[in-house]
Amino acid sequence: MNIARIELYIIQMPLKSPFLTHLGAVESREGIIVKVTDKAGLFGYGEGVAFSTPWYTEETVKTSLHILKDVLIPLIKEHPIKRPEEAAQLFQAIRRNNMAKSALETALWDLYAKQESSPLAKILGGTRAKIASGVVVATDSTAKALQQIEQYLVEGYQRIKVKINPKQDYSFLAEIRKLYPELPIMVDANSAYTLNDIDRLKALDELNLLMIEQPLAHDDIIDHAILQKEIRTPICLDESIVTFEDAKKAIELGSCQVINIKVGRVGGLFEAKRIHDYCMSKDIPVWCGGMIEFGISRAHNIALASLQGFTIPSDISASSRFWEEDIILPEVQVNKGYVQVPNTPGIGFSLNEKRLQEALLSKKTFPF
Ligand code: OSB
Ligand code: MG
Repeated sequence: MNIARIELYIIQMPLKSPFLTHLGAVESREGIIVKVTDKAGLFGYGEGVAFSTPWYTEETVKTSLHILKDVLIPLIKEHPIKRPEEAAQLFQAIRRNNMAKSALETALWDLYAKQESSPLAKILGGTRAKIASGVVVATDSTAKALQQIEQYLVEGYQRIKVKINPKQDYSFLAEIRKLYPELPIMVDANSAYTLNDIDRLKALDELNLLMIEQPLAHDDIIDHAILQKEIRTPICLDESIVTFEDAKKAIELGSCQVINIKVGRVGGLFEAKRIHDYCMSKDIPVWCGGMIEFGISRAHNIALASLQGFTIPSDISASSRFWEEDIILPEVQVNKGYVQVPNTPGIGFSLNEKRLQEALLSKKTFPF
């Protein structure tokens, strides 16, 4: 791919309002922007979506930086590649560290699409011109949740996802359901329950939820299979699926009926597409998960969600859901419940250099 250099930008930005789960609050977001430039001066962007602390997965911004700097960038330097799939293949020799891998691999996809003068969505095999947009409500009060839902429905979102835990589930959701009898609502527990809570989880069946995301342990597919036999609400797996093999086994075991595909969690677009293709062959619907990300990752999510199997609204909200001002131009917008898939080369968004500078903590350059 004729790479001339790779740059890493470490940035930080406050969220408009805290994002609360039973695992803690995210109030400010650190992230890594990867820029890969080729010898002709074309460039591609990727984003590292690990958080500052390991609450969602074991990776952090610092572990990602270490793996990028000391392992992945040297690997790409030593093995010149022609296509991004070759990077994904090279990275298979490195255990886990999926968000670090994805940060670099997605930048290579953007660059490759620009070298081919083609939209990334098209390169990946995407067919949708627009994708259905959903949004997440992550707060600890019913009043705030209702206020946010009202606002998000005005903004056109097609589906609302609500964070739940054993201290905030049935009665909280029943109040929402009473006000919005027809609204597509789903819930995400981020592993807040165990099989001992089976009665609490069964009670949710009567609320007509689209699905329940990751109710049990972050690394489990056995207990989820037991639970799915006991509840009518479809289980969707998030944290438990970090590879194609995980997806295959979870589907074979009956651990879920839906999969949330996150590019960072599975190590990049190559693995994300493999999981998508397998799910399609098994009639398992998928949607694209969010990571409270900046615009670069959001842009990659849009390209991925343009694939045919993404039949459920994704956690791909507008830039303004989290940010006063995003780092991309134009910002991602939701129009009547949809996000437009760009038809210009690569991810189809450019970097807002002024905003990047405002958010910049440090920068590192790796010449090839
Ligand atoms: O579990 O899906 C999750 C955000 C950060 C970490 C994990 C999750 C989330 C979300 C999506 O719920 C938020 C978004 O829209 O970006
Ligand atoms: Mg989730």
